[in-house]
Amino acid sequence: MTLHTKFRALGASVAAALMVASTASAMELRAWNIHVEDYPNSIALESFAAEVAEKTGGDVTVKLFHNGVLGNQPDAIEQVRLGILDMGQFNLGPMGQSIPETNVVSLPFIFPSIPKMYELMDGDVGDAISAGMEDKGMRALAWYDSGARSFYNSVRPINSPDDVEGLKLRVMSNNLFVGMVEALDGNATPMAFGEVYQSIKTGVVDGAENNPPSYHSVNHYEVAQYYSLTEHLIIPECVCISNAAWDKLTAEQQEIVKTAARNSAEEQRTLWQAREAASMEAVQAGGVTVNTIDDKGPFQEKMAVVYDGFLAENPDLSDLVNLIRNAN
Ligand code: BDP
Repeated sequence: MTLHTKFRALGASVAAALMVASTASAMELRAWNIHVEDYPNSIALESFAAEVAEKTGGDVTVKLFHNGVLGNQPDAIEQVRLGILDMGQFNLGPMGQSIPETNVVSLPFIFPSIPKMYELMDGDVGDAISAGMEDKGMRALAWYDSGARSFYNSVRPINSPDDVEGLKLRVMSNNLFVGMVEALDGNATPMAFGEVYQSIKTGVVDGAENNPPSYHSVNHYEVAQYYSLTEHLIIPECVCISNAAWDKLTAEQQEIVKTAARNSAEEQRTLWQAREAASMEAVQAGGVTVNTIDDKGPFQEKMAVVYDGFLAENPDLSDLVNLIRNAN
């Protein structure tokens, strides 16, 4: 064998070894998303996936499943916790049943404003919640905006807590939200997001509560035409990854994935602001009567029982609750 062919042979075997190594380390992360493809969150997730693929040279790819095709949110959360699914773009509301720390942001009226929510979630509060998630099998890579949720129904506008009395309202799956509606003398029905449109249409419930983009994107506004801006819940969302998937990434890949998620959150927050305004216009053009509520005090007072019950059951979370409340 000449020196030349020897080197060629060596080169070929090194190349083969590299190929094996790169195939072995190539990883596809399957990611759950409930939203339609043109929703701000979905668009931002696409950017996330593109950045991860590019920066890892294709060694890590993210396969996105939009429209909730992989199942409802409470189930998907459990699957990510167990490592059956790799990733999810979750609202923290339905996480409360398995990850207690996430419940602090599901307390009604806890954040004084969206900018304050960003600041706290990007700091100590977000870190504490993510630590709680890690104990339960997943971690948050970045926080998305989900605006403020307000009530909508097919019966009457809500101006004061009395107007909620007797209304059947769908809530996300979490006992805190049942307590919230009951504190207003309404009837709460926890239900999967995908069932809400039909349930309002057929009168199983009178309405639900959500932010303007979701009220619009899945057409709830068509069947519940009173939208009352109670803005009672500001619940952030996460781009989450299972601990099992995270641990399979190299340190360098983890850094890439985290940075890409944070970059996507910046994009999502910008897209969100624009989409909120557009959705408000669209639902009104679609016949919705919107009413604002200048004094939310009477609603807030009714929530004392929700806070008392929560703190009695979760005394260890009172510091986290106070951290947010004192930031007011
Ligand atoms: C939307 C959230 C989504 C929830 C949905 C709901 O983005 O994660 O599943 O509300 O009400 O705003 O279930």
